[in-house]
Amino acid sequence: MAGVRLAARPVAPHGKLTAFDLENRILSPDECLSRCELEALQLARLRQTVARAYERVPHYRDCLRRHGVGPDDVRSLNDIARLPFTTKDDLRDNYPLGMLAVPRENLARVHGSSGTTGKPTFVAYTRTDLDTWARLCARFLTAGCLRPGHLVHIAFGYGLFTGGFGLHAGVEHVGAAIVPAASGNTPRQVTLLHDLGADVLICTPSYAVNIAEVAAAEGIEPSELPLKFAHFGGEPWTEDMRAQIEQAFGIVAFDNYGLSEIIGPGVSGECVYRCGMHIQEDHFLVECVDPDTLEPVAEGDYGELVFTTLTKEAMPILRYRTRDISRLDRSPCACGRTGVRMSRVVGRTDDMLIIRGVNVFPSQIEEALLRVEGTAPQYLIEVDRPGSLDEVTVRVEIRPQDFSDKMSQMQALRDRIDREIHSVTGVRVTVELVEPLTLERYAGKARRVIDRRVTRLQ
Ligand code: DLL
Repeated sequence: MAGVRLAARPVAPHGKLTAFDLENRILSPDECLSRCELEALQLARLRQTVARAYERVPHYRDCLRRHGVGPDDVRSLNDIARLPFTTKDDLRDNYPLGMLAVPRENLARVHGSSGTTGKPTFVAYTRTDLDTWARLCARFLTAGCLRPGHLVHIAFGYGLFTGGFGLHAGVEHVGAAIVPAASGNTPRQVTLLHDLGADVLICTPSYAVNIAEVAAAEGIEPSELPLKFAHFGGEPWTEDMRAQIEQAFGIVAFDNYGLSEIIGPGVSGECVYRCGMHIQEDHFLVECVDPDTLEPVAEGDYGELVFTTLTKEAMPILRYRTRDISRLDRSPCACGRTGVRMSRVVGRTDDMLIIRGVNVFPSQIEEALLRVEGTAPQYLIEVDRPGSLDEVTVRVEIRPQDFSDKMSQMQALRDRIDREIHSVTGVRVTVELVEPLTLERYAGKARRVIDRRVTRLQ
C-alpha cells in the first residue's frame, strides 16, 4: 500500500492548547492494565460472550455449530481463530433485530447504520450497554484533553447515527457542558461557536472544513473563534487534512474511531501523543487480517480490522469484519495507556478503487491533493469506464485566494496536482480545477467518490 503513512506527530503546546492542558493527564486504571492482566480479563469476557451468543442468538448458535465450536472450546485467546466471522450481510439477513441476546423489553435504545448502500442495519443497547458506551467515549475524550469546565459544541447528527448521542453521553460523563448543535444549518453553527464560545468542537473532519469555510464567508476568521481543540471521527481523513483544519481554527485535532455494529464512537481514540488510536481492549478484542485470506497479517502490517465485543449485552458480535484498513502498533505509548494503537484508517476495502489494475484509496488522492499549495480540502473522484479502460477524473476546488483567471497559472497548478497524484497512487488521472465553493458540502460524512462503472471490479 504505497504512499500511506502512519501518523506519528508528538503533540506540543499548540494554538490555544497550553502545556497545562496537555500534561494534566487523567488515566483510569482499566486503561493501564498489564498485557497479562488484560488478556486474562479478555479471555474471561470472551468466554462469557461466546456462551451468551450461543445460548441466546439463533444466528450464532447455527454458525458456531456449523464451525464445530461450542462455548467450552474457547480456552485461550488464540481460540478466537476458531470462531466464525460476522459481516454486514449477517446483520441484514437478520433484519431488523434478529441478533438480540436479550428480550426486546430489556432494550434501552436502538441506533442504525449510516451505510449509504443497501438495506439499513440496526443495533441495540441495554441500559448497561449505554452506560458502558458513555464511559468509553469519556475515556477517549479525557485522553484528548477534555475536562469538566469545558464547553463542547457537538455538530454530529442526533438520531439513528451513533455520533451525536454517543459523544453527548461521553461528554456528560466527563462532566463538561454541551451545546447540542447537531449537524446542518452551518451558518447557525458558526453563530453558536462565535457567540457561545465553545472550547471544543466534535463532528466529522469534513464538516469542520465546511464550518471553517462558512465562517470565513461570513467574515469570521475561524482562528479567532475561541475553540481550543477538537475530536473528529466518523470518516477517513489524512494527516494533511488534520494540518489544514488545525491551521484554519488554530486548534489541536484528535482522531477517534468507532462503528455502530460494535458500539459506535468509543472503540478507539487518540491520546495527546497522537501516535495512533488506543483501542479500548478491555471491551473489544481486535484482530488485523488479510482481507483475502482472512489470516492474521504480520505484526504492524496493514490489514482489515476485525472486532469482537467483550461486554455488549443486547447485541454481542463475534469477529465483525469492519472492511476498515489500518495497522496495529503494540509499542508502549508515553501516555501510559496500554491499549494497542490502530493507525488512521487509510480506507475501506469496499472504498478501494481498482483503476486499471492498481489499488487506489480515496485517502491517497486526498493526501496528494493537500500537498499542493492552493487546493482546498474539497474534492470529488469520479470513475468511469467509457470504453475498455477505467478513467478517473478528480475535481478539485481551488481556494478563493488562489483562484485566478490566468490560464497559465491554473494550468501550472493542475499539472502539479496531476504529478502529485501520480507519484502517490501510481495512476494517471484527469484533474479538473473547479471554482471555490462549487462542490457539494456535507454536514456528516462526506461523499468523495462516484463510481459510474457498470460493473465494479471487486
Ligand atoms: O461512524 C461511529 C462514529 C461516530 C465514530 C462518530 C466516530 C465518531 P458508522 O456510521 O457505523 O459509525 O460508520 C462506521 O465509519 O467502519 C469507518 O469506515 C468509518 N469511521 C469511523 N470513524 C473513523 C475514523 C460511526 N476516525 C465507519 N477514521 C467505520 C476513519 C472512520 N474512518
